[in-house]
Amino acid sequence: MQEYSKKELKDNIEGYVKLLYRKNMEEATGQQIFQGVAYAVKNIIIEDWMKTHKAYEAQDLKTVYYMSMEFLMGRALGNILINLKADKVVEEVLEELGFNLNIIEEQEPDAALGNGGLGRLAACFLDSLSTLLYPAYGCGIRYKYGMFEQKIEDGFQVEVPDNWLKYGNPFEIKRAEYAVEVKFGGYVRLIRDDFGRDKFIQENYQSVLAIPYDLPVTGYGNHVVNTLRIWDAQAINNFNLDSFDRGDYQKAVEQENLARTICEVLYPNDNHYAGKELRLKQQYFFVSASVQRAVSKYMETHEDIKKLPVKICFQLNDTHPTVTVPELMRILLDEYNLGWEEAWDITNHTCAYTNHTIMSEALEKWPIDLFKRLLPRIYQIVEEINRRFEVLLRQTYSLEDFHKKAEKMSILYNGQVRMAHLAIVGSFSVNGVAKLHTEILKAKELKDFYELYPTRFHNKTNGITQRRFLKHGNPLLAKWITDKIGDGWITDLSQIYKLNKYVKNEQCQKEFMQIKHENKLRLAEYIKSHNGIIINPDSIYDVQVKRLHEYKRQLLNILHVMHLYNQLKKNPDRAFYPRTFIFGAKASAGYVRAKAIIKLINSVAEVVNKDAEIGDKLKIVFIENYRVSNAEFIFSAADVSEQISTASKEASGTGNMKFMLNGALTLGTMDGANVEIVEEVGAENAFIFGLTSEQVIEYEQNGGYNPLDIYNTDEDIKLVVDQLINGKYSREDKELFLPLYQSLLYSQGMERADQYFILKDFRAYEEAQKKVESAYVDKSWWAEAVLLNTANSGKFSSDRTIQEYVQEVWHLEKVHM
Ligand code: DL6
Repeated sequence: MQEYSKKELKDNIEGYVKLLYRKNMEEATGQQIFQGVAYAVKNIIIEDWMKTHKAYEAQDLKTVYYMSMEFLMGRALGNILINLKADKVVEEVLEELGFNLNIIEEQEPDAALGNGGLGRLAACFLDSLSTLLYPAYGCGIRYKYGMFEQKIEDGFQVEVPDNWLKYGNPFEIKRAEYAVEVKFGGYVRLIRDDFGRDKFIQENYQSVLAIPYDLPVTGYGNHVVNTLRIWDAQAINNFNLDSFDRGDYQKAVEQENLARTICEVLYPNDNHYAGKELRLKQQYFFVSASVQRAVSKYMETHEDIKKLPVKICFQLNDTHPTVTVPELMRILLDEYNLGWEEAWDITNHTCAYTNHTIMSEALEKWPIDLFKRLLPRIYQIVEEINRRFEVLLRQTYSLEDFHKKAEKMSILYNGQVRMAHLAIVGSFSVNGVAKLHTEILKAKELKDFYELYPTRFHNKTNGITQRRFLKHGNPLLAKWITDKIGDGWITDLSQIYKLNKYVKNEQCQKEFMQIKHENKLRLAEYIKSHNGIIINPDSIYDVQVKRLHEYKRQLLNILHVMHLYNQLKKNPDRAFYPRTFIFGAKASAGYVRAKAIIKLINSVAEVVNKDAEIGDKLKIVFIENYRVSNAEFIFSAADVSEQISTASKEASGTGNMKFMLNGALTLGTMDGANVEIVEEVGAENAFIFGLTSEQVIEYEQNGGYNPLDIYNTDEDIKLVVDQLINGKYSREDKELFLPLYQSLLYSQGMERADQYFILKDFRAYEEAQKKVESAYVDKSWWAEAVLLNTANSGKFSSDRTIQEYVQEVWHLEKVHM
């Protein structure tokens, strides 16, 4: 391990604070100290960063380019210090200077360039790639405003812009030397070049300059520093007011506007496609810049463009970066003058696609008119890909079947460009993100493609990095685990199984539960200072933190809380173990029902929390602005992990894995990766309930079910549903939650009544909740189950996932440092 000189670190921190702000340490603000520390840390990693890239070049290693609209990185400082194994020394240096590292870490804004699971997965993957010594670039967008900051005002979500770059990002490096031009609009003209070849030229286009900013991604204790490259846009011509004619001036203004708007803000939609033109511009912008640069970089050290797939793989994180396929084709055809077959062969061996959802509203389909107007050359290429794909279908199927297949599978259909189809046709690999999800893709959503390309499909169950979500987020437990089994788990989580031998050991159970208690106290403090609510650390912390979406069923959770409250009011002396229900969730700004659910949670909290008769038996907390940095310590404090999505809807989930690792028991449906969690820990150590995915799919195929049958026959359910509109939780406003009431009982346009089976699963959920309560009372059973969960979470490291991608998709080699 590298030794860091305390004196040098101290001098550097003081030096940077002086250099940046003309201040001594005593005069500097917390933010300025953070910046000084961050620059001192960057100074430590810069040599390794350079060496890593030199080693990649010298060893001529294949690189994966992880193409993603989202990277939900969270804070960098704490994570980098852990990976450098410099956390202790920096903590001591700061202490000597009179500061506390934890408080300085708090000064760093989260890099929230993502919505939820998909973006956080990308961040975990980068962490694992570096730790496992694999060459990788993350390619994305340097949004000026990331995921909005959520404020709760009178129980309502209010979105505040996330100005994360306000004080500058000390870790980034602007790489103006690698700027590239990205073209939009205009038209395509066919010309004959000097060699008599046909060439397609885009004319009268608007363009922007894409400028890369590099962020370091450190590996754990191995000196590898990979790069997250995020692109910013700049106007290409700073127009000269003396020499414009009207047309040029107009164009120059438009180009300025294009450059200004393109990277302005992350679309805050999770699992939902909004179809905005600017979003397609964002997609093409970062894809074109990244692919152009990747190909140029390859050609700097190689001669044969045809061997590109030997050295590069573009992994498409969902359909958002699918234009990678036609953009690479464009470069190969128009800039390297390859023929179609050759170009297609290269592209098809270089691109790989991950599907992250089966939610139909998340499937990207761009109107052809818009696509063609914005990306005329790319559209031509897509048309040709589609034409050739239809030829393949014609050759594969009878004429009658061909028409059916073309309707279901073509890339261009009904005036739309179907991005998932383009991604599948253009890639050599297609994967889902959990076993169940992949099976559903193969059997249902992508059945026709699976039949056509059976060998392309495979599963890669998601994972999470234990370095951030245990070592950094739960230092007490991390230390305890290391004391018991050594520190091998930090880079090889499968070793955590060694804890299995302690699960029945009473002393170990006691120690583990004591750590949980400390973490519960830490969260209670946070809640006290942020929400002004005092919670009972001996209560069961029952936690549901994730994006707000109807399929994730926060509504089921809060309806059940309302039911518990009804019962307690009816029978105050009933035996009841104290519970704290903790929620955290951001809703998309335009998602009306999701926002109503947030308001409902807060309204129920307002009524229940101040009911003196209830006291601390039941408390409800909504954590404002749930994000990576507060998630880390929420997971560590949870007893119960709510993973209650409608079966078949959650592709994987990754929060479920973070809770498990930190010793919380899953209360969930057989959905996404919950299925594999149960496989690892045993159904008896989790609380599983509800419809299975087969049952849900069957209901859906038969038009759903009638929730009125339940409402009219089950008094308790009727009562909670009616409480949505009787003013009890809305200060007499009977309209406030009417949309939720209606969605539960009646079909809305094309949408079925209770489309997420909330009332259908209500009683099963209630039963599972009762089991949670009786299990918790049995302290030694609970402690054993908690330990078993942590001990059997080894599969869910993103290191394992990455190793699988490497072996089966990317075929990378480790760098020798
Ligand atoms: O694969 C990461 C993550 C899964 O864990 C979630 O289950 C899934 O909902 C999420 N999918 C998306 C889909 N994309 N969009 N937009 O975010 O991916």
